Amino acid sequence: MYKNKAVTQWVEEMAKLTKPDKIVWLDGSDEERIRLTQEAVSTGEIKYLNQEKYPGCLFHRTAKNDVARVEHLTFICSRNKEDAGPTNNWMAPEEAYEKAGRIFDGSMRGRTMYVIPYIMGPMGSPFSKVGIELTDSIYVVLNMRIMTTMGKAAMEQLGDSGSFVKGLHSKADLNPERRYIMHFPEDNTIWSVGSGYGGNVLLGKKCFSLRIASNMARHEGWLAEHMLILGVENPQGKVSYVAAAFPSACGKTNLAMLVPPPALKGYKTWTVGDDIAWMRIGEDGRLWAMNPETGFFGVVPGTSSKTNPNALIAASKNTIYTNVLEGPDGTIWWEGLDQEPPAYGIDWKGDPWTPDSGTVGAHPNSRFTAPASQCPSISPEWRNPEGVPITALIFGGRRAKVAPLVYQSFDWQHGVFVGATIASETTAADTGEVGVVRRDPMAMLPFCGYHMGDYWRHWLEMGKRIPCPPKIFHVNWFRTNKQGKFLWPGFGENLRVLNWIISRCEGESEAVKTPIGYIPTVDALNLEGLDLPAGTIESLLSVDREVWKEELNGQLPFLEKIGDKLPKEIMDEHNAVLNRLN
Ligand code: OXD
Ligand code: MN
Repeated sequence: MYKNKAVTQWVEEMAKLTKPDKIVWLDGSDEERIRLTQEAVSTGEIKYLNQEKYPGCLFHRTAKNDVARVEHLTFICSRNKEDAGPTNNWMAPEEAYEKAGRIFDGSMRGRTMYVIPYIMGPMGSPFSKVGIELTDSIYVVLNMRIMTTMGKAAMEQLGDSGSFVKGLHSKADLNPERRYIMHFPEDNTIWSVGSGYGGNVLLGKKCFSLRIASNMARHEGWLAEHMLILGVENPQGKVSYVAAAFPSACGKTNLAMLVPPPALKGYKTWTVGDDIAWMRIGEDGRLWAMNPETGFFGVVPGTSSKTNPNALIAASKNTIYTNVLEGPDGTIWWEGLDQEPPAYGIDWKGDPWTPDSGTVGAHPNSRFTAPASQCPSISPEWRNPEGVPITALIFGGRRAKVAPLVYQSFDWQHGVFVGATIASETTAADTGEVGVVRRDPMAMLPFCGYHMGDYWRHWLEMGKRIPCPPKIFHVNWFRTNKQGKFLWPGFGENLRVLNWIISRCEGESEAVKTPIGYIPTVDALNLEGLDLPAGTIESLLSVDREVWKEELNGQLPFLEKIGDKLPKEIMDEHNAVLNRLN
């Protein structure tokens, strides 16, 4: 159907391996969406939700053992083991092609292979990139329609170029013993087999836009980051953009869709992206960020009109819900929703459920796939082919005691150290122990497609090349008091912190210098209309020297793990903080 030779040849080769009954080249039309939806509904792969209550919405349940990303089955298959580094699983490319190839062999027999050409980034932008995903899953096709610009437009953008990311996906038999997510950075190739869960199979997202793109970015001189992008408009109408990286489950989607509190009159916020930022140096010397995706693949539980009303509206129509509780009459429910649970339903495992079952109805990692265009706060600039200029980069994590509400790094190099050492404490929603510190540099631990030491080196080099670099900050919404209660109200009130950050970048607000960075003076944060108990803001902004010395100590095993490629500058910054604390 399409005339690109490189594409046709590769599709033929992959079809020879997977042996589908049929190959369908997708054009991205509405007629195609309706036809495929009906087909998936007829086989039970997908259900229509109640179309009056949830127009255009669909429901899908994955296999019980296939509900999340699988870091232990995710591999970077670079030619040299050294290039994958100590934080990634590595497999030699020949071995990986051979191992996965055996599972792919004949895996599409009796099935259709769908060819999905897609663009990451706005059509026509010089910064966008094209990928092609081959899959035997209609669920994947329908999700990719929401998350990317797909079909004819992508083939037009590709023209006769052979420069596209090759993604092969097959559900195969959904056996976790025969499941692999393989990345071949030198071949711009992704092979994903044995899973049907979004993060493993929507190959444009984590696999391409982070793991493969971080490799491209390193060679081409830009940054592919696990960051939300948000615009803050002040009452005078000036919009400043920030990009922020937090480990998974620290509220990136909530911050990306923040609703200003009533006390901050005249402020507006604009969502550009909630998960991924591709950032380049613009002609004006600033760093410009673009969201390569067109949809949100967000965690459902905990989403309510209080925590994220914009997400609820974005996901109120034309959305795919995965692994939530199925209620009566085509309704759905999840833990944390405003409404009471239905009297009975079918849980994410497919078992009968009532509120007394003593188990959750929706899987903690159940998801909505919603078109970004439906988000009430979507920025008018979100499809700007140039992206948006970034004023501040923000790192963060979930820390009960260590990090203050906000601090500013002294300069780019110190900021890279701050990003490289971010960490988050596990919550009850994670498996295992609560409060365990997990180091997650730049929130990229599971997503950096090459050696972490080289990645930090790349960040340091970028700082030298950006004539007007953004300032770098750290935030922590999760500090607790002695009783374990959160000190900061979070959600919309986080705008107060963003405002301090932005005015610091404009040289307009007050800060005190501490050993770890600049911290707002108590008066510099606008707390009008916030009834914080006496002493709270002081606690939120305090830096406990002993706790920080322990924190620096805790960083050492992770920094040592990076080995010979650990940039000296990172250790210098570590030692500098220690000296200032002493
Ligand atoms: C995600 C994640 O799904 O970071 O976005 O895990
Ligand atoms: Mn993410």
